[in-house]
Amino acid sequence: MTDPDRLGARAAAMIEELGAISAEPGRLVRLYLTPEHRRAADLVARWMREAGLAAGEDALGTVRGRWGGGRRLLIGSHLDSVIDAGRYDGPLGVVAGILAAEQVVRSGRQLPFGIDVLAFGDEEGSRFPSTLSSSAACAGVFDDAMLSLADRDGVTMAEALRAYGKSPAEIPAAAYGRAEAAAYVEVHIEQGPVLESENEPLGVVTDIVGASRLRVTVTGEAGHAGTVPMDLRRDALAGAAELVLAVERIARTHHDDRMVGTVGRIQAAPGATNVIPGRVQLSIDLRSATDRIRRAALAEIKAEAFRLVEARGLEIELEPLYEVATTPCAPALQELLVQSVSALGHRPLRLPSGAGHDGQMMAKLCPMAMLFVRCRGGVSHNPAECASPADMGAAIAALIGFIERFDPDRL
Ligand code: HGY
Ligand code: MN
Ligand code: MN
Repeated sequence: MTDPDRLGARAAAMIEELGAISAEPGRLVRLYLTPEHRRAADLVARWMREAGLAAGEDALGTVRGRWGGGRRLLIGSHLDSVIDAGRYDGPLGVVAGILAAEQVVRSGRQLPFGIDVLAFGDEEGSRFPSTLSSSAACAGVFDDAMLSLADRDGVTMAEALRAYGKSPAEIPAAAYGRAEAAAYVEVHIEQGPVLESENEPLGVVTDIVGASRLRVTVTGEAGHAGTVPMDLRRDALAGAAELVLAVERIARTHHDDRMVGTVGRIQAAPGATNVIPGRVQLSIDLRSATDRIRRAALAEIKAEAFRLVEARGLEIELEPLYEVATTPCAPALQELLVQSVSALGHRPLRLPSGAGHDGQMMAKLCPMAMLFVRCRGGVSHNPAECASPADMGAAIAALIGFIERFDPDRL
């Protein structure tokens, strides 16, 4: 018998334990292929074994908990975090998968499919300028160019994988076969305000927004802050600042397509109070519901960037790091989630995801679905991020209901 309150209490305790694994004492930072990733992966593997799953790891460090044979229902999310993160973004989906699978294993039911619970290591892209790399490997679409991407210390992903005990040569073996993977489902906090505003704990995701990420380098000329007249400067940071405002302005003009544009990181060199910045590196993250509109807005941003650097006598390099298309969730799987949520007595709201998720990569392998869980104030990527044990219990109960309704032959 499914007991949502008991499942929610267990999930809360597991998320607290996982949330304490951080590279820094005062805030949550858990990056891909670090000692903290190793500790989190070992803890998750232990939970998987205690739940009756066979736990192992693939060549990208994804922890895989396996039960049963035949075609696979894949249930997953990620263990890595942003900087100064909340505890629920990622871990909720891993913990929900383990607890739901445990209930199936303990029930002794024979199902016409097996279950793999997946704990991905690189969803956020907080260490390397990649993102969704570990789910890409599971989906068989890993881009080997990611291996040469370096972190802020100059360590490449390939070097970090070897230090973590993995061999890049085995990455192709991490891919599921298309015949093997029947479907992928992910439980995740909404990271937005809709469910709270509708006073509902759960939501069925319709699609995951498309996104472009770029690294931009603006180059000017370092100089003495006291002696170079304003009209003779080639100030890279002033130029970058104009670009930041252009990103904001252009994103706002496409508000009706749910467009959002963010410069989340900016670094000015040499970084001294009395030196005119000669070089600036910044990130651009652009998302919108419609790929065509996002790409057109990106072209606008690039045109504006070239115009402003020309006017200021600067140089610019715009390096595309990542692009993913807006990804629809499989209607048949959405329907199973709707039935499961309704069976618990909740209104089965449907909503799009403005956040990116591993499901966008897994959708390249098999039908994909996501179940959102209400989070307080819609706050995420922030230590105040929080989902209640009751809502988490409802989500796990809905996931169990999904598993009980799932039939790989009727997709
Ligand atoms: O950036 C995102 O949308 C996700 O949290 N990685
Ligand atoms: Mn996430
Ligand atoms: Mn996130």
